[in-house]
Amino acid sequence: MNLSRRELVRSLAGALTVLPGAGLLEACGRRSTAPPAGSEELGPLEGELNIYNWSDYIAPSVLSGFEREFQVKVTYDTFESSEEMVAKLQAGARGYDLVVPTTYAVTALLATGLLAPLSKRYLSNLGHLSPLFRGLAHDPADRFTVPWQWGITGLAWRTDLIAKAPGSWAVFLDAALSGKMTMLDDVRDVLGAFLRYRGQSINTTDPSLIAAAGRDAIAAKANLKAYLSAPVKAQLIAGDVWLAQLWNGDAAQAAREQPAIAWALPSEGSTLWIDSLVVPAAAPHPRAAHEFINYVLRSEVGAAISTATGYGTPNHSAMPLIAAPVPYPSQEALTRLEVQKDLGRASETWDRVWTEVKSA
Ligand code: N2P
Repeated sequence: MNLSRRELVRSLAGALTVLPGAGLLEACGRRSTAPPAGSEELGPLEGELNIYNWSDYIAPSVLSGFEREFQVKVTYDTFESSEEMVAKLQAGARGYDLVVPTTYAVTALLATGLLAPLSKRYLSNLGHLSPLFRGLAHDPADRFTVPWQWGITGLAWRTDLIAKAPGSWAVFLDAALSGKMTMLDDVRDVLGAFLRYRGQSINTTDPSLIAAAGRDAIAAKANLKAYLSAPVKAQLIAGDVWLAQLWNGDAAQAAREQPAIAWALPSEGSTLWIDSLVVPAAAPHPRAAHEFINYVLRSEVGAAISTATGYGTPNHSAMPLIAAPVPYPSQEALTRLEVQKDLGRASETWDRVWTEVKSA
């Protein structure tokens, strides 16, 4: 069952009327039609666990808490983009037990046989997940993924340094803030922003539309200080960057240190992304990986993660434990959001255009 954009919008919109934790399972009623999940035995718990995640995307206490309780030594490694992570795994990196790909990267890893199906016998806390985040297009039968966090790509800016709130991706084409702006170092986010600016889908495979977004990106590049992803937070806080294309949770993290940082979804719309925990087929410590997944599915652990990251949790039992949980997007916002899909053969066109942008 592929979840179309309209279905995602409808199911996420449905959640708006339901209080988290209060019968959401029954209220949404969307159940997987998949055959019973895999339930292989995995052998005894190993003493080590190697995690590969986006940077600034966990609460450190979650790692130390897991290490203490399970007597497992965790090694934690980070990446800054899907392309960096997928390239590393496809080049044969074999040491990781858990990785956190976004939707289209799950598809890419599955297509190259790099993921192991999950063994649900170790995942007793799966019922804590909101069904909104189950049965999604990148894993329709929920065999390979457990959702980690979700968020939106938008604009973060310094309200004390910029008089007028930016409301459009067009801000990057305007020289007024030249040298004070950054965009994410991310092919899908940068070209996706200019596709939305042109009223097109972030998932287009049409070479002429991809090329047009590339031309916009090259024009905008003249106004950019840099392409910078999560590490841009320090520059926003310092005031060296005034406006950045940024994910909502990273902007919220920065705003804790510099309250003049605001974040908004541009009028043309953007990307709603959902990142997942997956276990590589070559994982050396698969049992520890499953114990960790089940650990983060606890209500209080899920709450600690979202409290630290500023991102939305897919764990509906965690929602009441978060002081300021990220609300599900409004119905109006959902009409302007898309989920990134794998682009198939068109990835080559996107990559070629991105290389032209980066070297322009
Ligand atoms: C990084 C979190 C962003 C993940 N801090 C984007 N999929």
